[in-house]
Amino acid sequence: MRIGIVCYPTFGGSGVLATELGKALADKGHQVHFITYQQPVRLNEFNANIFYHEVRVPTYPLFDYPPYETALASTMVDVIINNQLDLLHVHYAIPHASAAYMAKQILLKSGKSIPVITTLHGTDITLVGRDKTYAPVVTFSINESDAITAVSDNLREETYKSFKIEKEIEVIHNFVDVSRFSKKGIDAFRRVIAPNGEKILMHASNFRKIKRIEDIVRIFANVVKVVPSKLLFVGDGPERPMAEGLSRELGICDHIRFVGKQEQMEEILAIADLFLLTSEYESFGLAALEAMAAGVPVISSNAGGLPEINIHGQTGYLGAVGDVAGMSKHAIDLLSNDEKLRIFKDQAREQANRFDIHHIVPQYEALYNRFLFTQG
Ligand code: GMT
Repeated sequence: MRIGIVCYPTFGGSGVLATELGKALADKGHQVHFITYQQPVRLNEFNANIFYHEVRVPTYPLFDYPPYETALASTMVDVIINNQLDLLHVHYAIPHASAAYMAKQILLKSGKSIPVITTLHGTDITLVGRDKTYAPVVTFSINESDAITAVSDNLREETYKSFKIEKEIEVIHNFVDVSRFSKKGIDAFRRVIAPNGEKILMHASNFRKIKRIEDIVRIFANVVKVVPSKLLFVGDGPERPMAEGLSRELGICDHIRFVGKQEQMEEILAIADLFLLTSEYESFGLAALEAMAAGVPVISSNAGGLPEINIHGQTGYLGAVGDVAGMSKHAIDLLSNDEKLRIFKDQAREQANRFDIHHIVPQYEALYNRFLFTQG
């Protein structure tokens, strides 16, 4: 199959998932064409089946806001025609689904019908998409997609609640390549972070408000009082200065390291003992799944789709959003009991296996096949 994938090229979960999907499809012999404004961060290896088409957005003095969506739709048309694509799979509705609709209409004029599959990822529905500035276009373009998928049961329900969707939304959960995350931690790296054998807690995200970074700092402040430990913050974003300020104020900054945006998450997760994800909302929580694949238990909020992956009392613990005391208690309990921690690590890895790439990618292929078949 010749598949076009449209996504955000950044460290965000939707871009990571779309890139990993494209790489997996290419490994299975499909020809995959990424259409984005920048090389996706996880597209870091050569594969003869992968093509990358950059969307250029020429500027002009008249444009206070260069029309990215128009440039994207035109690039889609060009790539579809010149590479005889069989279908277009867009990740994150805004503005990818509406640009795909435009490209589809343009191609229909010349007799080419291209199936469009839209995968909803989270904030395109629960935050940005709901905004009335975008909602009519989001609703229309989702409904015009040939197939709609959501990354969790929760996101499917949220989408039906927020928009008038006339079609079936299929759930295809996010996935992880468990084998890639099954690494042994590098001792030298562990010693740099935790020179006296302290436990290592970790959080990775885009540091937006929705992640409730303050809760993470406060949980760690409670943990470090009882358990010798270190906290590793991976990623970057608007809440980082607040987190740095708060950790200084609480007198724990010597125990916290901010390592910025990182591509080799498997190396970093391999030295962690506990992953924290306290978000106000997560449609799925791909970062938590990657942690589990590395055998790292997760203490998370019970928001959105997180209970679909993190099993309370088994792979970690769930707490109500903002329940810093409860999450701290669970973290201390787990980190103070090495045998229990070992069992939770095994159970986390076992749970991640349910979302392994080998189970989930065939679900996308089956979906693609269905649409190719109906298009004749
Ligand atoms: O987490 C983010 O803020 C980034 C965002 C994105 O769109 O890149 O992540 C969303 O999609 C991920 C992949 O499907 C999910 O794992 C995240 O839970 C989801 N984020 C939210 O719902 C806030």
